[in-house]
Amino acid sequence: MADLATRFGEIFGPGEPVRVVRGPGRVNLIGEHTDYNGGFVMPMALEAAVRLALVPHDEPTVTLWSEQFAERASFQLGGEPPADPPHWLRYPMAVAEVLAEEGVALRGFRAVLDGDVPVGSGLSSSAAYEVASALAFLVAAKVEIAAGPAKVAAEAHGLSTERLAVLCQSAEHRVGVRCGIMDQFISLHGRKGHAIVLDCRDLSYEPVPLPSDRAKVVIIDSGVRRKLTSGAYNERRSQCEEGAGRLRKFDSDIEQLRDVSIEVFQAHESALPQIVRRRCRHVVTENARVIQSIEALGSGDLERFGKLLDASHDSLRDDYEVSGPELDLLVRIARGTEGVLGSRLTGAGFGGCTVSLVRPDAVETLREAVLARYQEQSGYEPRIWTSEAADGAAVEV
Ligand code: NG1
Repeated sequence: MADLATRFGEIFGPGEPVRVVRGPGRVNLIGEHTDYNGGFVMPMALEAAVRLALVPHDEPTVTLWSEQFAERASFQLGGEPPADPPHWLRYPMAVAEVLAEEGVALRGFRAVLDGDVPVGSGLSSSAAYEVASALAFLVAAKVEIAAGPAKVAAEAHGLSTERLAVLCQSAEHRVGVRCGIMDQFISLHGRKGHAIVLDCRDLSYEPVPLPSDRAKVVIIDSGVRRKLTSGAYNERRSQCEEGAGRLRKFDSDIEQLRDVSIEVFQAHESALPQIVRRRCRHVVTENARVIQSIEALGSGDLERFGKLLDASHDSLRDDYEVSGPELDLLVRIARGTEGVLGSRLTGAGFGGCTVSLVRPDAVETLREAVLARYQEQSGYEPRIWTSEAADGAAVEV
């Protein structure tokens, strides 16, 4: 990524000091489609991030230049929304709305927006963008906020980073996807060298060290961009809610699928319509896999953790039906490579990326296997990279 502060000068002209904020993308190691069921997830923040370089001003206007789209667009704070804003402008507009409703006194700014989190690939570019936008508003409103973790900027406005994650999640809901809390939360709370286990019901969380000397996290982009996702995603969410509602008849304490153990599910699954039963089976078993993964990582048993990743993919493919031929092919290639401990799709599915846990000396072998077979068999060009777990969002400058 170019030096954004310099880009600001090139786009808007030199002058006042430029502030830079950063919201990282994430990869979810395990716990897929459990967040909106009140369950557990285990994501890590990525080195890839969305950044905004901004200079606040006194007019109630936000003007953004997007490096990706080479396009400029503006909106008024508290005013009529622009008639037909570009899709990318809707995120900061929604963030401004939720922050204003929370009582944050907003101030306008001009900013250059850039990012290296691939869009539509299950690495949460939208959450990274919401979080970076929220930090931009917090910094613009109180320019004296020092560089440092998001916590400082949030607390300067009487907010916690937990609350900020919830606000960014509701911004995402306004743009169209009824997502869970995972992405915004990890973007704000990531910890270098660690994954985070998050209880999506009460937002308590625990950093889990990742032994990067013994296994690398390899992300492979299938090149398949997600289409029609919000419909299919929201449909899965409704099916889960229906399942929890039906199971509540057997136990009034069941609020969400998070409250259903594998035993209770097995005892009553015949009361569920076939598709709802499969969706629920995924969520109930996936939640259990996150708990087992904490134990496996805690005892250094990476083989077991890898097997749990494999089981997660199979469940997402067969019961949740959010995989596809290309993701399945990537997973098969990875599993056929010596030194790969486990591999699964990551994020919502329907295209996007896989995540694999790989012995350090096998990363290159996996890269070669994917380059040799994937494009020829799928017609899509893969992108392969490793990322260490990074720190969460911050005011950089
Ligand atoms: P991605 O793949 O980043 O869109 C989505 C949801 C998450 C979670 C996962 C599935 C959004 C922004 N996020 O992630 O909340 O439900 O799917 O585990 O839609």
